[in-house]
Amino acid sequence: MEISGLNSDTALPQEDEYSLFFLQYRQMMMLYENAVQCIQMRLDLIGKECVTQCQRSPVRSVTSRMKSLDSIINKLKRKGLPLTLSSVMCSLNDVAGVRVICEYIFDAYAIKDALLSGGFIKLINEKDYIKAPKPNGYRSLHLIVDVPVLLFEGEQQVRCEIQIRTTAMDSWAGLEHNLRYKKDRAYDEEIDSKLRKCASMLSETDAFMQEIAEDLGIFDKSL
Ligand code: 0O2
Repeated sequence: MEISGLNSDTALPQEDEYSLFFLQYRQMMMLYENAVQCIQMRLDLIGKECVTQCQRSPVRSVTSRMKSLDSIINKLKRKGLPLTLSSVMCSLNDVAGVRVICEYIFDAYAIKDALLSGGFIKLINEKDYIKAPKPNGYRSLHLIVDVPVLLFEGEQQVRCEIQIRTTAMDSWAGLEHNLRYKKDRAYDEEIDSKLRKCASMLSETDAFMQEIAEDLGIFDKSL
């Protein structure tokens, strides 16, 4: 049978090495998926606790993604790291990523504190692109964390990246991701300065909205 767009003569891998690699790769991805589920469950509970205690959840929505095998290999190559699974687990921070969208800038830090309270999720590194935006205007709070995953052989710490940002920051990042980020387009100062302007207008709006919420006492009750 012919499958359109596929080379039907390509042989399936038979060697034990391939099977072993894919088995271990699946096991590794299972760890990442489990860690992401733990973070999502924690965020779900934070949202519910906030609604019962403060009548408002700082968590608007949560999404997650796993880096593809292609991107993993490219990143290892870019960083000059060995192409091994242990190199992935020890040296890459963002194979598993969770993105949290919140309403106000204040919420981003409240979510961070709530996630890290209790010490189950451990902070390894933080990049605060809200306080110090990237030169192109990108804003977001990035946390690199370790999450314990319980296996038959014992506990394994699994590294994940959590991005926390407001709806306004997210809408800019989403559009810029399609227009510019990692795109092989020639440098264009006019386009880049327009993108920076959009980012700063949205940031002003975020600050104004937070001011209004503060005036209305929205943050008086928080966890
Ligand atoms: P994708 O396609 O979103 O998954 P490090 O991991 O520390 O070696 P890195 O990867 O530069 O260095 O880390 P950083 O700065 O924390 O950025 C990681 C992620 O943040 C990116 O993941 C993007 O999701 C997002 N990001 C960072 N800078 C920008 C930016 O200028 N514009 C947009 N739209 N997103 C950005 P990936 O895997 O690169 O991409």
